[in-house]
Amino acid sequence: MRLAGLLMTLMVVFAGTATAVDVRVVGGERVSIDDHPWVVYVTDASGNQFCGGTLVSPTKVVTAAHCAAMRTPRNTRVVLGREDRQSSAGVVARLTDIWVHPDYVSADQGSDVAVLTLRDAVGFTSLPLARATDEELYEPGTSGLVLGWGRTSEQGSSSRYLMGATVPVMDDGHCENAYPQFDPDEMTCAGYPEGGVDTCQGDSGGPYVAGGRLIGITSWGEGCAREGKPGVYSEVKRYAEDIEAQLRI
Ligand code: 4AZ
Repeated sequence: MRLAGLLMTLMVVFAGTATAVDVRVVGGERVSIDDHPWVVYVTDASGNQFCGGTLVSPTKVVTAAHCAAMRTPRNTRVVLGREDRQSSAGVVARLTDIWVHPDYVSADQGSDVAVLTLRDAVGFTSLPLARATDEELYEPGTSGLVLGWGRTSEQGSSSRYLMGATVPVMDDGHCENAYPQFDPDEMTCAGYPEGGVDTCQGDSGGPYVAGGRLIGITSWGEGCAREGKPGVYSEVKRYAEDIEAQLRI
């Protein structure tokens, strides 16, 4: 998540005249995990955070396939209820199973969806998934919330605290113009044409939320918050049945 409040003034010297250009890096702000108790992060066995996720039942966490594909239940943990990564609040959950969508190859080829099964049920509130019929949540211009502990600038470090930002759903034509590999059947892109607000490395797997439902899973994009390069999210309504089947196991 790019951090709000940085204001850089670039002095652009052109044809002998100096012009001040504001490059305002806007985006996320700190949010309370009490307001979003279903947002989680994923770590290795040493506690290093590398992705986000969403609690969707007492024992199931939805994340991105690219966060889970190379991992084992033994070397992966889910951290719940911990807004400050340097605190010991909340719960560190162990896993018994990792399901990766069988069609997953790489994030930009779609099917970037995985489900982690927690060994022990947790008491945190879960977030409902978007359903196949929730088309209105994907109307261009719909405001959604992205959350995570990822980088606060493209080359920056990941965030100590949970960050959140609001980004509108973009129309598929805009997404296809931005990225030749964008598949509107499986992906949703979000952001502003001018950039400035986006998810970033470390936010992958985390939630994109609208209408009280998980509508997207942070998946990929070119850089972070660049003009003309929106963030791309796995379209949860497209995978709702596959994910629901995992929740019944
Ligand atoms: C990543 O590498 C990543 N700006 C996540 C989101 C975006 C780009 C990269 C979208 O995890």
